[in-house]
Amino acid sequence: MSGVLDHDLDLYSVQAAPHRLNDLSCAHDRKSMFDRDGFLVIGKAISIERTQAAIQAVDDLIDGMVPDFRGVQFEPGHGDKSELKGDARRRAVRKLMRFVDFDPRLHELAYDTDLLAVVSLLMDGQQPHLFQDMALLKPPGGSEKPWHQDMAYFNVPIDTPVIGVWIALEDANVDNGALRMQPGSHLLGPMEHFKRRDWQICDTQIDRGRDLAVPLPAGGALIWHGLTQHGSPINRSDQRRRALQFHYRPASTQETTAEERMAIYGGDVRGAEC
Ligand SMILES: O=C(O)CCC(=O)C(=O)O
Repeated sequence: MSGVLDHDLDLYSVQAAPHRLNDLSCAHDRKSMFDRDGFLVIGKAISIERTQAAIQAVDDLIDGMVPDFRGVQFEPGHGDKSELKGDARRRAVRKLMRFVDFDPRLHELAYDTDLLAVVSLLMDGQQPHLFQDMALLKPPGGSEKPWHQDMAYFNVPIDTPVIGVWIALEDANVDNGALRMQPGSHLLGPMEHFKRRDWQICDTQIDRGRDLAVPLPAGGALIWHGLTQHGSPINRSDQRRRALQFHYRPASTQETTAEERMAIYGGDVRGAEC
C-alpha cells in the first residue's frame, strides 16, 4: 500500500448508515427520506453481471483498448506511467473521466431507465441530463477524497437539483474507502471550499463524529443531493474499491460561470480563513 495518511483519522467515522433500500423500485416512495438526509442507499441497483461487464470495460479503457480514450488519471507517486503495464497499471489508476461515449457497457449503465426514473423523481419530475461521468477506482493505498459538496465543482445556479449516483462495482467497506456522508448537510446550504489536500471544505468546518460510512455490496448505489457533504478516506486495505459516478442535472439547466461559482464557494476568493 503506497498511500500517505496526511489528515486526521477522526475526520471519518466508521459507523455504518442504517437505512439501505433493497432496489431502485423502493426509492419511489422515499423522496421524503432523500429530502431529509440528502442521500439514499440502494442495496441492489444493477446486477452482478453488469458490474462485471463494467469492470471489464474499465480495464479495457485502462489497458488502451480504445485508443482515442484519454481520460485516465493516476494516483500520485507512480513515476513514468508509460512503463506501467497489466495489473500494475490497473492498480495505479485513480480515476477515469468522460468514458460513456467510449464504451457501450458503461453508456448503458449511465442511461439505465430504472435509474433515470429515480433521478427524475428526486428532481421533482424534471428530465435528467447526464453531464459528468467518472470511474473512481481507489486502489489499495488510494488517496483520500476530502469532504466536499459536488455543487462547488459545477457552474450551475445554486438551486439546481444536481443528483450524484455512485455505483459500487465491488464491495465497498470501511477499510477500503466506502463513502462517508453527513446526513442532512444539504440543508445547511453551500459551504466555502479551499484548495488544500483537494478542492474541499476546511477540516475545521466538518462536524466530526456525525458522519456515516456507507458500505455497499457490488451493484449497490448511493444517490445524493449536490449539496450533501461527503468524502472518502484513504484505502487502508489491500482490496480495490472500484465505483462509477454519474452526475445529472435537469435538462433545462442554464450554465453559470466559474466566477459566479467562486463568489459562493471560493473560500480564499472571499478572504475566509481555513
Ligand atoms: O469515490 C470516492 O471515493 C469519492 C467520490 C466523490 O466524492 C466525488 O468524486 O465527488
